[in-house]
Amino acid sequence: MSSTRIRELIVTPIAFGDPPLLNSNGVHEPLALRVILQLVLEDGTVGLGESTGGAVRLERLHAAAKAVVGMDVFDTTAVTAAIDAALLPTVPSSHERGWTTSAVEVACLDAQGKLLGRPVSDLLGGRVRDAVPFAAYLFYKWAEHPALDGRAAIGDDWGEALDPAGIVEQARLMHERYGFRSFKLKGGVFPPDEEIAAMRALAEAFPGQPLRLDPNVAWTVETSTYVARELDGVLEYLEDPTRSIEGMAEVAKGSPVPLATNMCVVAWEHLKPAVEQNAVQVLLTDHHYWGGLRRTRELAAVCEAFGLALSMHSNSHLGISLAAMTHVAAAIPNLDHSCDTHYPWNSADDVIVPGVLELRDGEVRVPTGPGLGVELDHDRLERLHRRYVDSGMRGRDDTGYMRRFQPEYELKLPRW
Ligand code: GKR
Ligand code: MG
Repeated sequence: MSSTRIRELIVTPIAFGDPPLLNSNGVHEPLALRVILQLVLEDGTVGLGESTGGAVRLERLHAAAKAVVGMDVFDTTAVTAAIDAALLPTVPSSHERGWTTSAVEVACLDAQGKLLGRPVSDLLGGRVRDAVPFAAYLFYKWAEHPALDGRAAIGDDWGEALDPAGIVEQARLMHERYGFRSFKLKGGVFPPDEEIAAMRALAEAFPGQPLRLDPNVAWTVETSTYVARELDGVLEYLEDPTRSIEGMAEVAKGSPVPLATNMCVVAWEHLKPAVEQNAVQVLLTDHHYWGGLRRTRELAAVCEAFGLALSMHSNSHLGISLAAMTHVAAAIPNLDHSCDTHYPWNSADDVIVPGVLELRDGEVRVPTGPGLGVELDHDRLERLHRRYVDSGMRGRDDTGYMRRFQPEYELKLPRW
């Protein structure tokens, strides 16, 4: 039994390349931050996890690393409780603590799977699908990160997308390279009529394929209702047009299109008011903050009980997260929509050994090897950790970065 005890949790912050993607907060910086976890058991088995980066979350993961030493890797309820107790005095928000407990739970499940010789999807009740569908995540974007402070410009092979034609071209590339059959546009960047035009152009270019628009709360209730009506028959759902459960409930009253969220329902205590007010019809799960893979599976059951449809949220991430997302999505019977993923934007810098995870025909086949089924590339990890150290970057600041090029830019939500 002692061999299943946790000897150490190694926490490694990394930085990887990210293109200049635009959103309602500004523009993505050339580097995105992430943290890689290696949970080492007494017998040498290692479980992997991946979490969002930044100094604050990193410090909490270090606190978690102290709390879990000596615990049994199969006792994930106790592991989560120990981390929760360690963080509670300084982190009152359950949503915020969820970011830490989730990353460690994934590493525990990876280690459990390796000990048992079974894929994580089996530990979640078994897979109901062999491949998980993902949507192309389209962004308005600049052609390159402009030269700055002596640094040369950084280009990419996606090109510029600042109007409907550019977005359709990006969607074509996404389809050509990965076979995506559904498309999500990150909006909240240009006046709503321009984004409506982009969605109509996508509908024309990809007839019958599911489309979504997500302006990350850039609009008022009135503007949201207007856009929803204009895009009736075009969108499968409209994601987070406006802020708060109350705001979304107002929009829902006049919207012919279902509303989705990964912003106003992000913790268990948000579910009751959201359901009571019929604020959202689609929930985007995210195991990175809902408490891990088992809790996400439980969340799916709650959604089933209340008639909420399910999709999946994503942020800039690498392959350990993609593997975890794929396993849990494979084990959720009531997954109604393809999942989001930023992976095509960041996969060139992945920390896992290539070959297992592949986006093909718009799907990722569920890994069948033990645990998450992916292996860490230690040289890559070291390189990306060096990049983190050398960059001096300790948090994400889309607005500050935008201001370097457009000093008059102001963060304003709602903007329209
Ligand atoms: O990376 O710009 C971005 C996205 O806007 C991200 O921050 C969001 O978390 O993708 C996300 C979303 O669906 O809201
Ligand atoms: Mg969203």
